[in-house]
Amino acid sequence: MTQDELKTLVGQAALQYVVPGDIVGVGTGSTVNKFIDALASMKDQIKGAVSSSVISTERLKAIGIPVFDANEVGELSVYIDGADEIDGAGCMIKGGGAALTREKIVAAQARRFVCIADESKLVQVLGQFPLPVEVIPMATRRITRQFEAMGGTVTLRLKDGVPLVTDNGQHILDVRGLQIRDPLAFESEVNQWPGVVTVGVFAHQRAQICLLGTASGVRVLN
Ligand code: ABF
Repeated sequence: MTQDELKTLVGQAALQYVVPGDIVGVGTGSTVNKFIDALASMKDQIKGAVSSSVISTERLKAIGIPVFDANEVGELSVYIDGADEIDGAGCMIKGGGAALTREKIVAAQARRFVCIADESKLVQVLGQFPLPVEVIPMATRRITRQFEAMGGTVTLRLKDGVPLVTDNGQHILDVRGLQIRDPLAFESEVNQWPGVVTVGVFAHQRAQICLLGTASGVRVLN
């Protein structure tokens, strides 16, 4: 199976975690796009969605699913999203698509995080994928030095030759060369550096379930 087919497989498998009558939390990325496509078949059974990005909102609306502001709704039964890396405990690196802050907000609003990913995303130790960190632009240099002191190499993410601006009007640093052996402690530490909006380690908001697309079908990690 191709990587695209594996994404389709887990996107469809995630439908079983959508609770009829509820509002579903929807993430961002190419795997989530497969989930959104599959969700079209259930659109009359759900009230709508809360989305983690402008791009997912547009895709949901295009298939006729109402999208609510996170502040308009209470706790969500489930949040379904992809990852850049996931370990055996459900801790993840996310933010390759630059939507990490809203992803973490919607994940925190949900009782259950279901991660959908192809098997290439499963790792022993987080950190091979460059860690995205959303930052307030005036803090970029100081935060860069703090990551360098940890052994990381930092680049400012660009788009079309200029700094990428997130949906929240901020910048993204990508940090290479870290081995994140204690994701919970790492996330707690970086979160309290002034100017960090969101660090792309999801340990406090880890996935309770991961649907992993493999050549032999969907493997469920929980
Ligand atoms: C989002 O999309 C991100 O947090 C992660 O960066 C990315 C995964 O994308 P894909 O499914 O395209 O690999 O979930």
